[in-house]
Amino acid sequence: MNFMNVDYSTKIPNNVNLSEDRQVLKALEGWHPGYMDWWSDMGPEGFQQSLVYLRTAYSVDPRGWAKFDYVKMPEYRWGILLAPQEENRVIPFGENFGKPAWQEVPGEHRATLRRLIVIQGDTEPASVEQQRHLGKTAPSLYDLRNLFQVNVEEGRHLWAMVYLLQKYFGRDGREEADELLRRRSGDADSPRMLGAFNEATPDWLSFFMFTYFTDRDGKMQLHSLAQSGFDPLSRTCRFMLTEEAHHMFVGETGISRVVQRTCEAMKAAGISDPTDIAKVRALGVIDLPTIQKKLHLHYSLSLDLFGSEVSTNAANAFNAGIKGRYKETQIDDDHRLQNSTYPVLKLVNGEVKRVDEPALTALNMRLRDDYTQDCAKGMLRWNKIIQLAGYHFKLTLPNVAFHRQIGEFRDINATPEGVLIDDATWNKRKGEWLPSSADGDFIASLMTPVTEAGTYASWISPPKVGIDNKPGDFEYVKIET
Ligand code: BYC
Repeated sequence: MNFMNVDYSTKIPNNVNLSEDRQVLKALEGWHPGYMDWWSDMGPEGFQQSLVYLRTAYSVDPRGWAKFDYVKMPEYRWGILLAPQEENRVIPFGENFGKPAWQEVPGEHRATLRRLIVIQGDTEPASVEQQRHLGKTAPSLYDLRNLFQVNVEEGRHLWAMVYLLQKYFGRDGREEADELLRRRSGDADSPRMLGAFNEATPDWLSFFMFTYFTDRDGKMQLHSLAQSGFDPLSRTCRFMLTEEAHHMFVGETGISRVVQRTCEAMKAAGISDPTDIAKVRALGVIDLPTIQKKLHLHYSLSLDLFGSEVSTNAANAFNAGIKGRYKETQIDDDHRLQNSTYPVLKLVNGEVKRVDEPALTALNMRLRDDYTQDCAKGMLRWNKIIQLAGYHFKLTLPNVAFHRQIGEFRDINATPEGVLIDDATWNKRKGEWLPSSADGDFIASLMTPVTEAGTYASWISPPKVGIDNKPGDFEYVKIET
């Protein structure tokens, strides 16, 4: 079998030779109806009969891997796609550095690997659940299509993790695969595993922030798992990253377009003060201070996804060769980290200070720092738009101590600048920094659907280019109710 191309002859498209792996094929076919039930209960609300202009992977060749066509979402071919196996790949870090990568799960690391795969798998359906109602208020057919593209691909990423569980973890893997369909985002009894995936995504600005900030956590975590000594996990994550890039593009350009529209409207109305919220809102666009509040919220929720700054889980996973660093193979050091340190932000005498910790236990912090740098890059573009429009306003990332629920800063309150404050001050001022219910109501008032091809809601600019180079008036979704 050619591992570059995907076999579409089986019910579950794949490039892992499923037609000759009867046992796993049977397990996956057994899981399929439950997945379809989940998709119909928790996938996008409505639009299931609509034709959506989606890309589907037909190959894992980075030079050309996707085909675009109209598809009804329930007929999307969710498949198992792994990047091609690298010959003689070795474990690139930890105590097993330089040894051949594992093609099977090493017994002593089974529990750790299963846990990481389950956590990764759990986030994928969670995000679809969080976004399921957004189709009803899409600002254009272009955006509606992007939402559905993200949703079907998150569904595929769930399949990717379920394949690993069913192929490599036997009976308990199958049980975990079933549990992934049972938990629900925000459910009181059976919530999703990580905090940010139980939060609401109430409107499209949140959706863009989520795909910018939370999908970017996905990018960092997938990069770390792509380094894994467990080769099937590494290959799986490498292909997932190819799809993930579009999700962050949706977030980055989505926010760019919101900022652009706000600036244009302010300029046209002769508004010189972008913080004059009432005047700006009267124009039917989202004011920059409210965009900043949403940014505070989604960035701080996403920071929590990196776990504690100092973590023995992270150290053990690295030592074992299971989860590496971002771009591990490009780092110039011993890849064992037994004797090195890393500066970690901690609370010292009521102040946020840098303290050197053993590099091994500080791996979550290091990944989080890489993440913050990556976040800052896209923000330069948003600030450029504001600056070019002639406004003195800068969107900024809050301090890492701000609004945290996990790790070093979870029990304290801090301003976005990182100044520690007491509970009373926090309660009095948090509405200045995080979206209030009035902000939410205002944004909700703008969320009316626009379904005419080539037309956009008042609060967002059209994109610069179409998907698959389609013209501006292309009908990305043929709505059928
Ligand atoms: N919420 O040593 P600690 C994506 C738990 S996003 C709740 O501090 P560790 C996507 C932790 O489980 C990427 N619990 O942390 C994006 C542990 O519990 P146990 C998803 C949390 O283990 C958008 C305890 O606290 N992938 O793909 O070093 C759309 C102490 O843990 C949280 C991954 O995350 C939390 N935020 O690091 C779609 C990769 N944080 O076991 C998709 C896999 C920590 O003691 N996961 N805890 O009961 C991991 O690498 C790590 O498990 C974590 C935590 C980074 C999550």
